[in-house]
Amino acid sequence: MFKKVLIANRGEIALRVIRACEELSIATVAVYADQDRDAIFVRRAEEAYSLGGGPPSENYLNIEKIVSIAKRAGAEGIHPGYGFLAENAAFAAACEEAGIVFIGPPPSAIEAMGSKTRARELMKQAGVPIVPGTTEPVETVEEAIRIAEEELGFPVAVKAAGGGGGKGFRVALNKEELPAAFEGASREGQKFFSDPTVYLERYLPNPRHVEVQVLADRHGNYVHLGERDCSIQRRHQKLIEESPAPEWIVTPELREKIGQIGVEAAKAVNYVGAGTVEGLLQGEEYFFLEMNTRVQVEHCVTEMTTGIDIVKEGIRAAAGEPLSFRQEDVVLRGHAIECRINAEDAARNFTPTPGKITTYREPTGPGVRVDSGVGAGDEISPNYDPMVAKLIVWDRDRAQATARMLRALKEYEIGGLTTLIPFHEKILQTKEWAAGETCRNLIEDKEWLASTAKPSEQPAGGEEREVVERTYTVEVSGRRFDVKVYGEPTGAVLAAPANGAAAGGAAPAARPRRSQRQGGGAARQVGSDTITSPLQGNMWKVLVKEGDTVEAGQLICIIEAMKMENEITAHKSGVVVELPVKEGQQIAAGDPIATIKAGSENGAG
Ligand code: MV4
Repeated sequence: MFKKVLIANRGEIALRVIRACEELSIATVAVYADQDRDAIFVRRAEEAYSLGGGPPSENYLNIEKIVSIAKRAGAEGIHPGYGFLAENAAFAAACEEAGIVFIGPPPSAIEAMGSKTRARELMKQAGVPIVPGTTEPVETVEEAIRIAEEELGFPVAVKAAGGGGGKGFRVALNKEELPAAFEGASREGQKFFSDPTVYLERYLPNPRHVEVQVLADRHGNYVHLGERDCSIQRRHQKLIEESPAPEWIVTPELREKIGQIGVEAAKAVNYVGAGTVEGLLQGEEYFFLEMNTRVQVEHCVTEMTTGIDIVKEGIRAAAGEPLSFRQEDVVLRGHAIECRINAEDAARNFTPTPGKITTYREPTGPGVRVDSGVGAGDEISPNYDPMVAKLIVWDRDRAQATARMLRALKEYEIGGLTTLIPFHEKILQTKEWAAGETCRNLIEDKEWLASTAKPSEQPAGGEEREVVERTYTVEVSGRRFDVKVYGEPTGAVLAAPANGAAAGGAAPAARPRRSQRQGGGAARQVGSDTITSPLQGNMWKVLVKEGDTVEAGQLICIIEAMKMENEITAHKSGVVVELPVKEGQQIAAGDPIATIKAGSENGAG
């Protein structure tokens, strides 16, 4: 087994890996970007090394820096978590070249699954059912029309070969829509994956997203841990995941079939470690979609129902040890649900709501697990994924697990930010959720989403004065050390950020009462007319023109950041008088993006 492992990630997943290492008596090394200097995962690791500032490309995505720190620290393995370098074959290869074990599959498996057309071809050869469609790139719109008309029928899905997770995915209902879908998917593929190649699939009308957790070691053992149903998603971002799927959807026989498909897919690429085979379930038919060659955000629900620690097993496999159990030892018990607690406002088109967490208290009690990496005083940065935490519950069946989740959501206190907690509370009480529906109708319904908004409360007055322990961070030769100081609070830790910083959030200085979840919010206003960007990103689409009359809540533009599309809506009704940012331009958090003058007077005219 490894003696020391470097974790090339941040946030909750870095902490999750550290916990697994501690249980395996492995020393941990964190690496961190400047803005994470005081993060929990950095403090918790035995050693921590600075990766410097700047954008992720200069720190969490910098292969050379990370490998050289691993060598300097004497780490024998690197765990990539999810996101960042987790599915980067060049990184896995660079680790191997440096004599460090990449805790994940071999580079060849990452590469094979990275190209969706190559993966589809490999799966077809291995006898794994794929969604009907092409396994070769489709070169031209004319060819796409011919294949759609003669082989697949409409509607068709056009998908980017370099894509995954829904990026570069367009639907054409008929021949007329195909050129735009083709161009759109290709453009998005080029933009996000530097690959304009697209392929076609038959579009399934209302499938479920069902995936299977697999584990493999270096001794030829392959097992599956049952399925996860992740059908509740928005714009291909999963919001709620559960394991198993509702019992009236996946029977034991179907589970066996899906599990076997997962194992066959993993075998076809000589997989090692923890991986997920994603697929679409339409009735009793299951089709391979793609494989995620890493540990996933939602692995926890499977851990709750199987009792198997997926992260530890992945580390064991990478170290050359056999898996600690066999397929026949896997017993599924009860039901687990995960809600992603994002700093987003569902009532405002899921706009990110970065800012400072003023108060923070996690739910506990029977059957509750919280995987998070934050606490009071921490900043949710507009530069990273908006996921604050994952709330996972287990109970003996789906209905009881739902009741337990509702109880835990109510216990969860996150002050200073708007989060998805009210959204989850609302959706878990619908008849659609109870019936195990995919809830796509609700998630797309602006009025229903607006109804999830919590009325805001006044902040409580009176700040408590007390002696506090404060930890200062010292960096010596790029390595992080902590110094503890006890004294009067200076107001710097829990106080609101300096006014005017657009990304700073509207956190009150005083400790707010429980359930005060406003603040953050959508794009903030400068004066009362101008909307400023809540995040750093790229102007993806501008949907109005200067001079247009808009309603409060109407879509103004879409900003692309962290591979997510963020909708910016009008903060009030009026006339658009200024739109300073053009499509394709870079935007910093706080930049003005639109000015709307109330009433019918047109300030621009
Ligand atoms: C599809 C599809 C229908 N037909 N592919 C791909 C990525 C994943 N996040 C959702 N994806 C879909 N791929 C074909 N050929 C429909 C979806 C889909 C979906 C599937 C299950 C549950 C919810 C969904 C929401 C949006 C899109």
